[in-house]
Amino acid sequence: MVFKKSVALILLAASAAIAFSFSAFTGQAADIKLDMKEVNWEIKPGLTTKVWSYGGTVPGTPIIVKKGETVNVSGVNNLPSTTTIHWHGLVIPNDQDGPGKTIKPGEKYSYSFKVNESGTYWYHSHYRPVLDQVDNGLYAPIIVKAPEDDKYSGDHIYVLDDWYLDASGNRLKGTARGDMERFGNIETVNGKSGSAIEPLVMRKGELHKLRFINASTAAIHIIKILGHRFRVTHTDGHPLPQPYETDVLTLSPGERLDAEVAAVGDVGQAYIMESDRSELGIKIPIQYQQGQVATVASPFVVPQPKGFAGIENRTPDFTLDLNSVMDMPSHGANPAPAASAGGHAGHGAPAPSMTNEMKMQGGMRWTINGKSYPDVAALQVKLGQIVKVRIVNNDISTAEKMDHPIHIHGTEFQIVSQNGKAPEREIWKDTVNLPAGEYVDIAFTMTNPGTWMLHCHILDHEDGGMMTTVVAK
Ligand SMILES: [Cu+2]
Repeated sequence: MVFKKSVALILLAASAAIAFSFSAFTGQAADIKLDMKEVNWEIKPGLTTKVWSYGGTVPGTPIIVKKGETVNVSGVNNLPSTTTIHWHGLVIPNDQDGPGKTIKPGEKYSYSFKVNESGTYWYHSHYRPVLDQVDNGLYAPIIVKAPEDDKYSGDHIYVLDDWYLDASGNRLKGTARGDMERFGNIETVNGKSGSAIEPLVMRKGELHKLRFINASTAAIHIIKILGHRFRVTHTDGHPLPQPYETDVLTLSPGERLDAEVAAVGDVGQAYIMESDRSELGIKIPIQYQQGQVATVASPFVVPQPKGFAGIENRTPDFTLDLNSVMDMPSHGANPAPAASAGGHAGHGAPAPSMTNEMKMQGGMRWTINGKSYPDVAALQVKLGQIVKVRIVNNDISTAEKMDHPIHIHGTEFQIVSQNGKAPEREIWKDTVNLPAGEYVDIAFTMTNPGTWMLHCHILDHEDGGMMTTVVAK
């Protein structure tokens, strides 16, 4: 076993140098050099596009450290734009969080922080407008390993994204779907699409750990696994006191899920993990090697419950009402959209219900409590205070109902209830999706002082104003 594993690691390390494989961890040091630069990236044979990258690949350089290590990142911005790096999900000092630390073209930069919690996190640009920077490829995983993670037969990262490209790989403007968010027509796993995606290789009896990260700026990814089951162990990096089994994983932008997969299949059989839009390219083949091993038991360490006692009975300290408004175009309150809306004639949405194209043309804003960033009132909280927030998605008037996955920097939060109902199990997250018309109660404490972002992770919405701050003193 030991021999097999070490050989596999060497082989995968070698292939990483050539093809940028995420298939196994290669034991990087905690001193990371990042060269941010524009490169040509092959999504699949015959389809190459220009990207902005952390270190020349998409996703960028994976940072893989152990719990308790200090991460030192240094590098240079060789992009044609100012940028920032945000360490999504990590609870670290405010001055290391990213958005406040701008890096101009040609400037060197450095970050240093200790990682106190294991889990699956990611880093990405947070320089507004954030949409273009992340959409161009400025994202990568940061994995904080727990000791038990080494006991899996394999530990794999799957970063999901979508791209809107023409047949020559040129970036298209607009969106591949009817709505206004930037959805792509090509979807990728670890920067690759379709047959260019590396297979998940298993041997009967093994137990593999899969870490999914949704780096899309707007797309929700729904991943099915055929012939196998997922056992979900972590949400946004946080271990579940009660893991659960499922055939389907749903990830909204910014979310992560860790799941175990037991190798119960047979050599010669075809299995696949794929998205519900697999025709766009997310299809991960599962291949079996000859032979089998003694069934590997789960090394997952079940955490102690740590939910806030009695929190469900408390009145929320803050309520955030999510919505969108159109600043009306100059030709008045009753525009005739059909001619100019581009292929959406005939659905006949009456005022005041507007199509998204209408909203976009009129100047769309996304709001929290009726205001857009930076005019939204900040949430003023005390360090250590248990803060309960109700978030309500009232954005129900659009032709296409809008989800709003809300992310808070600098903390993790407990899902207290969804639409007034307690969740089936204790869940901690840093990004929670709110479908239109639904509401959620969350609770958290801030342990580090500072001004922390709270925003929708559909980046069109974030850039369009659905953002505020939590000020912790
Ligand atoms: Cu949103």
